[in-house]
Amino acid sequence: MERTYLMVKPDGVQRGLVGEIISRFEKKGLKIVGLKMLRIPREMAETHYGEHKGKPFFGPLVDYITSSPVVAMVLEGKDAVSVAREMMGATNPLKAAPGTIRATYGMDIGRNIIHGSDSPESARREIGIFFRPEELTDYSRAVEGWIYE
Ligand code: DAT
Ligand code: MG
Repeated sequence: MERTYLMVKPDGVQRGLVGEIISRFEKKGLKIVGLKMLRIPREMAETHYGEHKGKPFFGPLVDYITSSPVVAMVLEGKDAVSVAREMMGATNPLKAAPGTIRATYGMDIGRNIIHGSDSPESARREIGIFFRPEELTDYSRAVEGWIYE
């Protein structure tokens, strides 16, 4: 099973979408193995978004992501990274496929509600930034056999 890092960004928290968003992933069958709220320190935000350093939107992106609390989570499941990315939709909410989280709730690329790792390698890196190993829980769900054959 694969793990991915997701977070409801400050706009998602402020707009009261946390429950709605977590609920979508739960109903899909992804398993929550880590969950917390935090206000991201600036340095942590710069590390997390390190690949975008130097781009014109980097400053505003770090300002936004540190401006108010986020809800961080680790979800586990078969192909969890790509499944979650599909459910999120494209980076620009106006280009995201109908029904996806970003298409349903977002209007602007700089306020796109949710973050999700883009590869298993990024997932490992990002989980390591936001969670200590002991904050992730190993457990099995009674419903497992009704989600996977
Ligand atoms: P994603 O969040 O879909 O993985 P990304 O990693 O390319 O997208 O960029 C990280 C975030 O930076 C993205 O969620 C929103 C912001 N961003 C990306 N490209 C942008 C752009 N051209 N203008 C403004 N913000 C942008
Ligand atoms: Mg990305």
